[in-house]
Amino acid sequence: MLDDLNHAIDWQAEDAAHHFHPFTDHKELHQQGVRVITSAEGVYIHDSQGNRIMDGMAGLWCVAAGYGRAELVEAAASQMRRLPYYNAFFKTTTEPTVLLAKKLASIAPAGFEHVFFACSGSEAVDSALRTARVYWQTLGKPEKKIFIGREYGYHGSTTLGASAGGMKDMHRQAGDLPNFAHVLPPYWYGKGGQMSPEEFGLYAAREVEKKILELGPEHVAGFIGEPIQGAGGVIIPPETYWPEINRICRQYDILLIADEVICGYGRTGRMFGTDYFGIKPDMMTTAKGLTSGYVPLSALFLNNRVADVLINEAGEYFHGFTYSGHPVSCAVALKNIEILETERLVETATAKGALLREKLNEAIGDLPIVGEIRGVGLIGAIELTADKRTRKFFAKNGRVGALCRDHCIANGLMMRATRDTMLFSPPLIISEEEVARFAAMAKTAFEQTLRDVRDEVAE
Ligand code: PXG
Repeated sequence: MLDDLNHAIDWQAEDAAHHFHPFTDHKELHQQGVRVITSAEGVYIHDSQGNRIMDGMAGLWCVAAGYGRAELVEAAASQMRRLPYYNAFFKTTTEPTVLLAKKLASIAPAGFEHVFFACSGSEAVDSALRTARVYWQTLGKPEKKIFIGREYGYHGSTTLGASAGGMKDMHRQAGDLPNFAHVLPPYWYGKGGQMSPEEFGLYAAREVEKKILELGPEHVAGFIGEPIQGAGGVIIPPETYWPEINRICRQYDILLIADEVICGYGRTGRMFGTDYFGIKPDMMTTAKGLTSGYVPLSALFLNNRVADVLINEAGEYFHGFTYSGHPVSCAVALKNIEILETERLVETATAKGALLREKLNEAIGDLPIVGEIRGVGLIGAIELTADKRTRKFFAKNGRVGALCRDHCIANGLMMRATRDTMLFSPPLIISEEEVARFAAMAKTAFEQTLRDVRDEVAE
């Protein structure tokens, strides 16, 4: 059907006429024209102009198992044939939902035995924040309701999530509920000044402690943080950071919420970012890689401390979604986790990520605009700089990042820019040859970017 339509429909015009996009300046989009992605296979996406582009972002950090996985399609189809939908509200459940909850409990860090399902990362975060407040209310401490997040944190787009996140533009657009505070992110490259990364990691963690003391621990419900801040620029905390955050949350009796929406399910080379950094969370929010993006699904993990109170003391919990525990999504997630395990995609992400960074270092590491190439497993970033000795940013932040992103895409490599930081998180199935190709395309694109801004760059 779509092949017939391709001749009859002007996709760009119809999209501009009727589709209101997420996170988009529509005037700018309509001037440039939208890119229509038509099909995909492995690590490549195809557009309606006939371009084949390597997806260095795994969609939006989610397509871990790669495109075109017939097993996932079959898992969805067979579940739809058997039972396409039933809810989990009225003392009912479905088989894939139970199996997935059991499976997730088995791969979660110790102490996590319960999961709540929703459809998106945003809903998981929103649910975590509500759950934290219900937890404290149930324990007779309703005044513990402030959440501490971080600048450049991203926790989704519900109003609670936008408020927890540290994106100023989102706060400005009705995303700034009361009872949220924000602190410095552990972004050594951009904010560490003359401190060593280890010193800065401790310093950034103690900003959380300072904020707790300023607000009064008796008012603080929780701290929320991504193990690695993704959308905010793949900010990888120095190794001193998370152990200190563990200590602080424990000392002041603050719930620790690890937002694993990007890190979860193998991105870091461990099943969860929490495993990689030794974080001791009370709740974990996950989505994206849970189904490799084939169908929407998120899972909020509750540790036993939280689950015991919610289950045994809180009475009815007035929260949930029509599609909580959707059987089709759960069936796909089960098959997706099976793929992660049988193809050892989590374990191999460490070596593949190291190879990718090595190839990138060879290809572009010496360019005067490349300030840092960093990563953990298959998530990483490249800092663009006007002076690599001093880590100076370009004037008008975001301009050079956008240029570089456009060059990458024109050369067949999908990358994302946050400010002037280039981000990557390719599908976990990426092969060694594809890693080499990734670096080769980046080389051309970064050299073109350098040519564009040469006058602004210190030699
Ligand atoms: N938490 C984190 C850490 C995320 O990265 C969400 C929550 C929200 O998930 P949903 O499924 O509601 O989108 C995310 C989502 C980007 C980008 O530009 C990142 C996300 C979403 C859209 C764009 O990097 N992350």
